[in-house]
Amino acid sequence: MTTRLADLPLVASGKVREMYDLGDRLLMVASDRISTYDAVHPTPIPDKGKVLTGLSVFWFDRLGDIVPNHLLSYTDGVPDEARGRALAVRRLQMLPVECVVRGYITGSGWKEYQAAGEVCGIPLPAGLAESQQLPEPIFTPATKAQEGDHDENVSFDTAAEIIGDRALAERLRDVSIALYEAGAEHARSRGIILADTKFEFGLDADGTLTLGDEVLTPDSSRFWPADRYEVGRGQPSFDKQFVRDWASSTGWDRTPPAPAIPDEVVGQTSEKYRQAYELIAGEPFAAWQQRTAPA
Ligand code: PZK
Repeated sequence: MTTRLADLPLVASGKVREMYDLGDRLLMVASDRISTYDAVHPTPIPDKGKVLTGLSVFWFDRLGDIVPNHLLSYTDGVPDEARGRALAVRRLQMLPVECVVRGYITGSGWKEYQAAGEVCGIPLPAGLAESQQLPEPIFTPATKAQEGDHDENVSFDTAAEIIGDRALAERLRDVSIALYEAGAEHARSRGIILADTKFEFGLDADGTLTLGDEVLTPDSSRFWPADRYEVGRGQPSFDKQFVRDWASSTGWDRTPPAPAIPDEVVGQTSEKYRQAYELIAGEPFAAWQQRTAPA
């Protein structure tokens, strides 16, 4: 994809978002695209990009006393066409490790645990069931794969070698766990289990460790509705379950291209994203839209 927003140079793109050059800053833009089973559907989910952006801002504000972050503004420098779904951010030197924290055993962690009894070299108690809460949150770093490939889980020692600074790796671990704990406590008070999440960090021009990327969104985390939680099975996803259930019912074999999503499922999913915003941020989604409306 080489589409440009307001003629800004595109510097990076992921499956569902883009990064543009603002000169002295960057513009991180969340689209309404959605992926399931690693494939992006051709049908957008209205408001998804705005919800993820509003949630990141909520968390950047709330977590700023744990570690500084790259958010500069959600208004200054944001082109009208991207208002509400874009953030102007500080340029960082990104660290080449994905900082994953897991409070529950699921996904690739559950696979590794079943095969080896440990995750990223961290031994875990015997007899855990799928989706069970861990005795304490664990830091399970991963290395970024090429686009389309899966990230690879690595041990703490390997992560420290990749970063090249063991003391910095220890700070990343400790800060990541503190961020997860603060986020999970808040989410749980709103009826949502934060099963796991991924943070990305960088260093600013002064060498200050800074939280980057998006934070504690449904695309960077697993959100589970607490009232449906049952240990011993995979959990329904707060945001994507309607799409997954519908996609499974079509017989799609999960290889790209992902199918177009019917209007009914689009509408239900869009509503789930707005509901996630309202539950977590504790204000109507319309309040975020109003704060970010072009002047
Ligand atoms: C940066 N990415 C990944 C994120 C994308 C791609 N503050 C920063 N400074 C310098 N580089 C980055 C960041 C951040 N965040 C992050 N690529 C570069 C990425 C979002 C959308 F398309």
